[in-house]
Amino acid sequence: MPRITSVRVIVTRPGRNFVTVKIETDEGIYGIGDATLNGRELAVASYLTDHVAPVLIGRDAHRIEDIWQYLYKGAYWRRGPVTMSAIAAIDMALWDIKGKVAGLPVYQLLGGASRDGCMVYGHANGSDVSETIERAQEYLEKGYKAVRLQSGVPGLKSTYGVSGERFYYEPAKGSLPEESFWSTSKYMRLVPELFQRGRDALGWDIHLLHDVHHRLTPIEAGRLGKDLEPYRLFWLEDATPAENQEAFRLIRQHTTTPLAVGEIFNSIWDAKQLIEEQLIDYIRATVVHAGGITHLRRIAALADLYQVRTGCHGATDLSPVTMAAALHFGLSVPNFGIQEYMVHTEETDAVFPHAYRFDQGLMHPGDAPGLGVDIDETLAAKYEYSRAYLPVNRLEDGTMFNW
Ligand code: EZ4
Ligand code: CO
Repeated sequence: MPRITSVRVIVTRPGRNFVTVKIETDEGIYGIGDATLNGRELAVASYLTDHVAPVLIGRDAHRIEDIWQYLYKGAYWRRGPVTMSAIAAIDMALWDIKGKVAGLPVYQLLGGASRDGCMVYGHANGSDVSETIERAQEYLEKGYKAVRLQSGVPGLKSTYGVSGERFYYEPAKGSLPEESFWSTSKYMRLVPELFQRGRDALGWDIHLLHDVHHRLTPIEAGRLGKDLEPYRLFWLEDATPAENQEAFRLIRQHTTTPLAVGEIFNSIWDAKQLIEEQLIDYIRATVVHAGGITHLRRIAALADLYQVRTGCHGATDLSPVTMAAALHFGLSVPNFGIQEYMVHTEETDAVFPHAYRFDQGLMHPGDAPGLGVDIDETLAAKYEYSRAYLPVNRLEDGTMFNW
């Protein structure tokens, strides 16, 4: 039985900030977990170093469920993104250790593969519709079966999901938050055109997705879903903020466009009503922000009862450790839907060497024991943390809005 001898937090910035936890055991086997919470990284680092590490020393690393319950119930203060990202990182690292001890990739410990690979979607972003379609065509050429279309909106200086970079979208920057501006009416006019031209140019053999990024009211979301019905989206994501789960009833009454939500959820309680009332089709909760593999499997099990499928968040702020964990989870879980995949920069990939691979639109976590991803600590030490914020968003009259 491997006993935990140390729990260390590694903060590094190979192109962007990442927080990684490394758990070492008396048997020489170690595991790693991702604890990155975009724009609030050091809060999780401190939670782990100051509050979690001391209570783990000497524990049996194999008791993953018990340690999960200990950290969740034992803190008294339940849930929240900081707590749940910290628990997630520990959980990932413990699954990594268990896999290495067993000599098996984690997906084998989760019941084995339920499919040959996990379908992923890439991000096509352009400053206008034509550029977005050109980007999407590049994904088709690479073998992708699904692509997300986001386009700059005429009259708005910057738009969510659109950047100058070809394959990376990195919204967190600057030592203070960037201010962006929003107009729902300008946006609502553009999106149906984006998908009409998208279908004309890309055809019907590719799944198309779109992220509203929490910017519509329920009735506006119902209208957009209805307008997009002819283009048969795979999903419409985060159509309205989801603190009020009931709000999705109104959207559902108006459209058959499939709905995805939950990248900012941190526990099963955030999604309970959405799932039980079948108000959504895809749940986007992710390994790193929703309590690790252990808790995400619980969410997926609930979702499976209601024919809700998984669609984990997978932007570049989720490190390769989370990507690997998500693929082990996705390969094994019966109700997998799709996995978001934004390629990391070369610097990030060099710090986190990994076994997962992309082939013809599907990804596989590989067969290395554990999660199949490591951290090069020497290289990581060369990249110093630097504060970065997600943007804030205002209406054109200056009213603070949802980013
Ligand atoms: O804004 O990962 O679907 N993907 C997204 C992302 C999120 C960022 C936040 O850290 O919405 O671009
Ligand atoms: Co999103």
